[in-house]
Amino acid sequence: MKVLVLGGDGYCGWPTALHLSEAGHEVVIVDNFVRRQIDHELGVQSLTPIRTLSERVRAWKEVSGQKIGVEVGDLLDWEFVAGFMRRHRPDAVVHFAEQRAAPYSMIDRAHAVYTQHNNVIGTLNLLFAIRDFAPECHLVKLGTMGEYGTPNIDIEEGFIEIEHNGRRDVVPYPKQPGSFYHLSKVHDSHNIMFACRIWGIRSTDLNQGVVYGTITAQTEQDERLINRFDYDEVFGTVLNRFCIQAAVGHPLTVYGKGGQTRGFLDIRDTVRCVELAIENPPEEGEYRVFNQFTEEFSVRELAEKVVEAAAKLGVEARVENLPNPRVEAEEHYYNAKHTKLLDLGLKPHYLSESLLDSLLNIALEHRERVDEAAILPRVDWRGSRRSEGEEVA
Ligand code: NAD
Ligand code: USQ
Repeated sequence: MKVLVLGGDGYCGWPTALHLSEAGHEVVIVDNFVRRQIDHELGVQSLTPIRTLSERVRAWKEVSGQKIGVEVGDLLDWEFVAGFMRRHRPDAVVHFAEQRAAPYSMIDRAHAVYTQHNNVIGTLNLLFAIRDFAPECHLVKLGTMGEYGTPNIDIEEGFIEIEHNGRRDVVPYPKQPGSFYHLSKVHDSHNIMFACRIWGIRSTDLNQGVVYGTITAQTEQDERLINRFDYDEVFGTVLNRFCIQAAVGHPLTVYGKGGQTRGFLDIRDTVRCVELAIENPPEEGEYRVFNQFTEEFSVRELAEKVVEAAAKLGVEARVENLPNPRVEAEEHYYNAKHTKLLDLGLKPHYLSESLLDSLLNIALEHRERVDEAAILPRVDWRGSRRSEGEEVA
């Protein structure tokens, strides 16, 4: 199949592009490198020394013999989006190309507006381009488990059957997201579902949990294929951050009580889930939702696991409960369904000691690149300490 990977220079997109290329698909990456620019804005960098996209793609050609195409541009630019959709007429588009950090969206008004504009309008442009130039194309869209929030009832996969005043219907599951970023995904979901209904587009919304890890079978084939690994307060996700904190002797930053529970998955499962979605497309006009995670953990449990794994490597790590910079429930019920990808054949990589070992070892290997000043949280949900125009870094 011909597959476009939008956001293919990012943390999930790059290993997905490699995985799909190895599986025999014709892959084209679309990216505007805004993520690399945001590193400059925040004064941070990936723990791992990532290469430019042109070097990455050249290295992949050398290693695998497979060519990955590249289209550089912004999804907000309609002429650009229309142009690449008209030229490629893909069978599937995998859409990772959004601003994805909750803290970034909560810095101030400008960052909230940027996030929702970039994400919602980029997706809207894509929907019109699919309608006009590739109506058969399957849109595989990255959503997030955070769209649901933490309700006091079981979370279903996208839809819930309810009875109201004696009548029954199946309706979208209620959304109670926890940041302007997570809200942007809710807005996307509504727009995509509407486009499927009125134009007959087919789409899979992958409500992905928090991703951990950095290595896949393809990225470890050559050091030039290395994936990014963020650990800073804005883009670092929690387990990746804990591993780096342990490696540099920084206390593990559990926010509040640490009972916050989320769905998690290994990046090796991210790439496989996308492949499964592509290989099993929905019907014309169908909008479906898969909850894409493999295990649930509280933040406290994750910290305990990292402390244990570090001790086995002779590294002494300790936990520090910080005042929570976010507004979120710190102890709550959490039970989310996630059977649809398993039904399609997903064989999960569960969080194991050996994975924690390898993550800690990567963190130890690149320890000298860690800027400890980037670790402590500074973005505050209750009203940023940063006023507009003030330096972010
Ligand atoms: P990332 O920031 O590493 O990658 C996103 C890529 O998209 C970057 O390379 C960026 O330059 C590009 N991009 C952003 N806006 C663009 C635009 N307007 N035009 C063209 N390119 C643009 O993020 P990631 O961690 O790889 O996440 C990818 C997707 O998966 C996001 O949609 C995110 O919401 C979702 N997701 C990520 C996680 C996670 O833990 N990382 C979990 C759940 C869902
Ligand atoms: N947390 C800590 N300490 C830290 C960092 C985070 O306790 O040092 C806590 C947070 O308060 C939160 C939980 O860990 O309760 C998860 O935070 P996170 O930063 O790892 O993840 P989150 O902000 O939810 O966002 C990430 C990705 C985002 C994706 C989301 C999936 O950045 O793109 O959508 O995970 S989900 O959480 O399922 O919505």
